[in-house]
Amino acid sequence: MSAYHPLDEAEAIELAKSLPDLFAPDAGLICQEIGDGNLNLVFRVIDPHTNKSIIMKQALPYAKVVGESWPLTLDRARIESDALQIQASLCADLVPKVYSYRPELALTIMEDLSDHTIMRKGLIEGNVYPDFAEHIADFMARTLFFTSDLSMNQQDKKERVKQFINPELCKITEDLIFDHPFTDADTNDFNPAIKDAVEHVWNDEELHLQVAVLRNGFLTNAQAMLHGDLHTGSIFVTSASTKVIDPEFAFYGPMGFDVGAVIANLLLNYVGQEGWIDDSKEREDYRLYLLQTTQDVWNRFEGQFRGLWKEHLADRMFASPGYLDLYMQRLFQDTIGYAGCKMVRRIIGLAHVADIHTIPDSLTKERAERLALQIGTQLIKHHQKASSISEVVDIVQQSMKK
Ligand code: SR1
Ligand code: MG
Repeated sequence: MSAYHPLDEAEAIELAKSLPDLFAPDAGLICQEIGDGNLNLVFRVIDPHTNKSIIMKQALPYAKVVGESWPLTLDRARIESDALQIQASLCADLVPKVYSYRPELALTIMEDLSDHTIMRKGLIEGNVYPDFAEHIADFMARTLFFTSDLSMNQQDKKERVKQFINPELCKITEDLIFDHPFTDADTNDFNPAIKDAVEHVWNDEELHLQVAVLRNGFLTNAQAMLHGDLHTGSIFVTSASTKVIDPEFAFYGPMGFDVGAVIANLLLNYVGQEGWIDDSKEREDYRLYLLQTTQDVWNRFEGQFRGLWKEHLADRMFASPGYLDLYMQRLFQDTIGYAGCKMVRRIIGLAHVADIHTIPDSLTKERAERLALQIGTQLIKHHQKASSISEVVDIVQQSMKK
């Protein structure tokens, strides 16, 4: 089983049995392929007698969402495994445990988090996660700060940049987030009912100028090792636990790209709630919870990041009075801009989010899509002027009135 080939369920069981210290050699294991993401195979292997289970994630040599016509490097499995290892060294409780990595099969074998819920699904169901903001702020502050020039030996950091060169996955982001949604590209996939709003995005030169600024930041600012795809489908939650999965898009990029991803996905769920909660008072309360969480994510992230700076900053010049405030201001502005791009791409681009895309009523869905474009484009246009998270709340609330 050594040369690369996509596994089937029987082979996944054989491989699971061969792993040391996980299953008894005679265990009657059951396996199911449960992957519902855009790129990979995901096998869940369980021993029904002990209920012990594992996840085996295998990269395919193409993007599953499109098919074999879109080849994609298997090196992303190495990137993911390396990123998981670094993240575990910085915040072990916030990532899945990795049991084994098999480079020849582009396969990572890890902790099964089936006792958690994918956060996107949990938010669509209207659940509340009281510790989420604290946990995700902790994850982002630690993984971003401790992989950056702020704390690392700056020669070692350059080696890390090399380790996380991830051109094919970055190209997906460069195209699907920072280019195609803003032009009439073949990969786009949007609701024909909102064509007028989409054409507005395609023709808005003020918007394109700001997207160019953000795209340049993504291409050139090797600030920290990012997760690179930190949406609510990459986060498992319970009311007391948060686990970040799937860092195959990891690379050295601008910190605000990760923070913006979390904020964008909270706001996309906010926008979609008309499709999920019928009772208007209940919906209003849930939306307030989402806006409060959005603010908490930024505020806690900022608080933790500033704390790490004060305790662990390793660069003398960066300690110059005023530089921390300037750094945080730029990081916040990036966050707002990237959040906006991530909202727009989920409405016009190739990959959608269930929070909006699966809303059963077509008029409600259309309203949500228009609202997401309204908020997303405002965030992009405002980002270089942004100074407080309350401005995001204002943009959302103003957009609701239109
Ligand atoms: C072809 S991959 C489409 C999207 O799925 C991933 O989760 C990333 O967000 C990517 O842009
Ligand atoms: Mg993913």
